[in-house]
Amino acid sequence: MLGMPTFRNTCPRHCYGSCSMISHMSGGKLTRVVGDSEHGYTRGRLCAKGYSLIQYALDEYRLKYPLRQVRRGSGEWRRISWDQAYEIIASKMIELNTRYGSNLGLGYYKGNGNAGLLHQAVEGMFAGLGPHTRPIGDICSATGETALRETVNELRNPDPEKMSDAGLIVIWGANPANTNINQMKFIYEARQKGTPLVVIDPLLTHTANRADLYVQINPGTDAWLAWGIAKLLIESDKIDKEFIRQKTREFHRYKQGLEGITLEEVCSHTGVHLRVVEELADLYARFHPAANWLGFGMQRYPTGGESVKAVSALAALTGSFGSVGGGVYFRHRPQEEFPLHIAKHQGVKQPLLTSSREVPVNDFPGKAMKLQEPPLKMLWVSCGNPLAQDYNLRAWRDLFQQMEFIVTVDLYLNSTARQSDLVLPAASFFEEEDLHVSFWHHWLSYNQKVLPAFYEAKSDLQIARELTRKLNELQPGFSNFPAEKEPWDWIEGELSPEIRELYGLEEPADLKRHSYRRKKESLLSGWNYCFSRVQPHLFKDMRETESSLLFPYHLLTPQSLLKFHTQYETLSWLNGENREEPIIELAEEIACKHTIREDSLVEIYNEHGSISGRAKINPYLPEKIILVEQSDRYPINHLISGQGKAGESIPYFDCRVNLRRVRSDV
Ligand SMILES: Nc1nc2c(c(=O)[nH]1)N[C@H]1C(S)=C(S)[C@@H](COP(=O)(O)OP(=O)(O)OC[C@H]3O[C@@H](n4cnc5c(=O)[nH]c(N)nc54)[C@H](O)[C@@H]3O)O[C@H]1N2
Ligand SMILES: Nc1nc2c(c(=O)[nH]1)N[C@H]1C(S)=C(S)[C@@H](COP(=O)(O)OP(=O)(O)OC[C@H]3O[C@@H](n4cnc5c(=O)[nH]c(N)nc54)[C@H](O)[C@@H]3O)O[C@H]1N2
Ligand SMILES: [Mo]
Repeated sequence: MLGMPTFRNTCPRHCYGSCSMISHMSGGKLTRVVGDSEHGYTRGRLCAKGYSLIQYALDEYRLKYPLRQVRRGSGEWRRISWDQAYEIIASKMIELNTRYGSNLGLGYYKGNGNAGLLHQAVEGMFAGLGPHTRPIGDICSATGETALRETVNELRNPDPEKMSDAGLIVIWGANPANTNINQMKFIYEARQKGTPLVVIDPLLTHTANRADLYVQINPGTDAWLAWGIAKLLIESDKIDKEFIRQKTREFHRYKQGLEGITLEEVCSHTGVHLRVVEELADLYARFHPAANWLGFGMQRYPTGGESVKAVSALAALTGSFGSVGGGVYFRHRPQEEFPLHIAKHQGVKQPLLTSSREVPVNDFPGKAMKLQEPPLKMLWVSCGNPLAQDYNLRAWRDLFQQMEFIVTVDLYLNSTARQSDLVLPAASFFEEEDLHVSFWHHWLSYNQKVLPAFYEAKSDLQIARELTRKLNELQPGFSNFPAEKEPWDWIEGELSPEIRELYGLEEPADLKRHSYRRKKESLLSGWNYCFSRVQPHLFKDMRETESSLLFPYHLLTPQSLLKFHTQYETLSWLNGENREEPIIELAEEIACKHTIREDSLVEIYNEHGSISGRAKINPYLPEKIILVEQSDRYPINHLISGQGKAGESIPYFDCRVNLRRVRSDV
């Protein structure tokens, strides 16, 4: 490899790792990507999806040209030029503006497809138009964030590299062996020093397989287990009284609340034996400090916030906050410390309108359909596949029907693109420049452009610039998005003196040689923890209801090892089989009850829809759980529905189904 040119990239997936990569080129080809060994979190190691990115870069299934669909949903596509595409889009935008006297009829939806800061060009492009319709919230982690703001008070993730110094690691509903492989190094290091690892999950996951203690819990009941542990810790006086006195509020209200629940209730709701609850309390009492990992999985329920609060209280009771390696790990938002000039761009002023209309993403189609004066008429979808990955998919179909014009920007003709009028081919991150921070670790890194555009693909930023120019050509002054700025201009703009100080970066260009770790990370001096109320009545639907009798099984659809939500399904290195139907995993007992054999054709269904696939008997699954992967080919989310509450994410795991064998199957 000596002498071969290498480049710096950052994996842009919405993932814990935001891995820093070194890409090797040979003969004009991308031949190898490896983890950056100098990056303190990546440490030279990528996941299988990371190593397969060279196949992704040139994937034959990628979109190559702008496409127009003759009639939406017809599947008849015509290749058009970029100029034609811009002309069609800009004319429609101007027409809607003339019809309604503002740009409120224009809106966008952005998914989590690319976490780079320059991908906020989508937000920026719309901001340039002045008041418009935009999404707010977070489908993935808002429930936990809201809960932590009420209790822990701030959202600052301890440095996850320090997890190796914890005295006890308890993972509540995360599966890092699948979703965050680089964290496993720090967990293994801790275990080598004798730190016990506990995994609490309804599924015996790859991570659970590596634990000292695996606790199989009923879905959605973590709050109860945490309350049970807390009760035992308080009753046996194994709490950090000094920490509680100095650094917390509302302890007595919390303690009283715990007196209102019994250990019998804890065991019956969680399905965890009293001896195991006692063992957990004993581990929390003996090993310090405790690293409590609040996984995204455990908060994907309507009562997920209660679980997050209840588990965070264990960190307060044991005084784990602020000790090296201890505390609560969930996520943080380091980008909020950046200027974010691109997203916060001040758009064209409208005389009578002061602000944009906001649509919460946890009920996007429901709320967007109700907008009036003007109604929403044009939707721009970027970096997301809501027709497969959101919930309430029937409402999404209704919303699409109501739209006059839908544009999707993506690398693939996915479920959402297939229902759009116009599809624009997005560049992969190898074809563009970007800047990255992580929602988990503390590093800042750069992404260099290493490949020429794949056919006619363009980055979201380039599209924003070119569409802005077309709009202004057709109607001068329509947008003031700074179309002249180059990617590096935006990057330099983000590296303000404060940011350079925070990351110890002397010159912006230094980022082209190294990644930088954030320097400040301790809790603020006036910090304190607020114990929340213990509210068992919020779990009222734990009793069997009519609906739970009709649909007795919990459907769990967590993240898979070799896919990224609906991404990478076409890559043969990762997902060679190219299955057209899902695998429906079920327990032996359910198979027996429904006379289902391995590979039988089965259907799972509820009041929202049905999906059929091949049965796989999984002897490790609890009796009441059915497990299916997320996919673009057979979106399982047709079965997932609910109501988004303010400030919460989507309760994806709150889904009940029933099951039957498909009779025609022989
Ligand atoms: N390979 C891969 N990695 C990814 C992703 C991917 O798609 N593929 N996606 C990325 C994204 S966007 C995210 S948000 C993260 C999410 O990654 P994780 O935080 O690991 O979250 P999930 O996969 O949603 O769920 C984690 C675990 O929660 C468990 N669980 C479900 N219900 C409960 C419950 O009630 N209590 C408890 N204790 N556990 C429960 C599930 O069985 C699952 O094993 O992963 C990121 N990394
Ligand atoms: N059943 C179920 N559903 C879930 C979850 C679950 O656990 N269970 N998890 C939820 C979670 S945590 C999340 S974060 C969401 C993820 O939801 P989405 O973000 O909608 O999911 P992806 O399938 O990753 O789709 C991202 C799309 O962005 C495209 N893309 C990638 N890079 C770029 C780019 O640079 N520009 C543009 N324009 N497009 C790009 C990809 O090709 C892909 O089509 O899914 C949620 N849905
Ligand atoms: Mo996510």
